[in-house]
Amino acid sequence: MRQPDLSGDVASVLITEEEIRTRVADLGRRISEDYEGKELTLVSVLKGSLPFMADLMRAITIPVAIDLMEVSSYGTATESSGLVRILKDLSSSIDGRDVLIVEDIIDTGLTLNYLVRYLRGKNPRSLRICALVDKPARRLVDIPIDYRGFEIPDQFVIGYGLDYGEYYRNLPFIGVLKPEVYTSS
Ligand code: PRP
Ligand code: 7HP
Repeated sequence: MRQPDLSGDVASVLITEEEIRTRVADLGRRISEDYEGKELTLVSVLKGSLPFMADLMRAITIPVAIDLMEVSSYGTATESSGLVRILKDLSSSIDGRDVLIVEDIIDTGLTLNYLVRYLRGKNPRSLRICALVDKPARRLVDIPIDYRGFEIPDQFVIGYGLDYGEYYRNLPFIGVLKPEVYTSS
């Protein structure tokens, strides 16, 4: 992969910082209402969901526990390998708890399909999904999304946690990656 040019490799901004802020606040409000009086654990799916999780948890106004999992299925490519690997497991039990998976993007759905099955096996009271970005055009398995930030077209996006070859996650907005970046790799 050639040396990344953080903002120079962005073809266009798809979702601005302001749009993200407004939507995350809205999701936080809805989650706070829906889980009032419940024992909620937010499970962040690293690494991509890191900024989303950090902002979403602060937009939630009820008590929550958090836990972190790290999974990987993309390697350095723009196409899912379909092979999901757990790199870091939960630290605490979710037995009997209401669990909300916090994910940055759902593309083929293979990662979440795997994760939902895995977490169901740990006996949570309920299990739902909150995804910031949904790319439905590429879906291979049906995934019910309970809280959705944005629906986007079939373009490879970077920023606000989303990477290409581990870079661009620190962009504060979500943008379309210039195709020449991955075709010339
Ligand atoms: C990305 C993203 C999702 C998954 C979505 O993770 O964060 O977890 O791909 O793709 P899918 O719906 O096609 O399965 P990745 O494996 O790149 O790891 P990362 O979060 O560390 O970037
Ligand atoms: C995974 C992923 N990571 C970054 N950008 C995208 O558009 C992606 N789709 N699936």
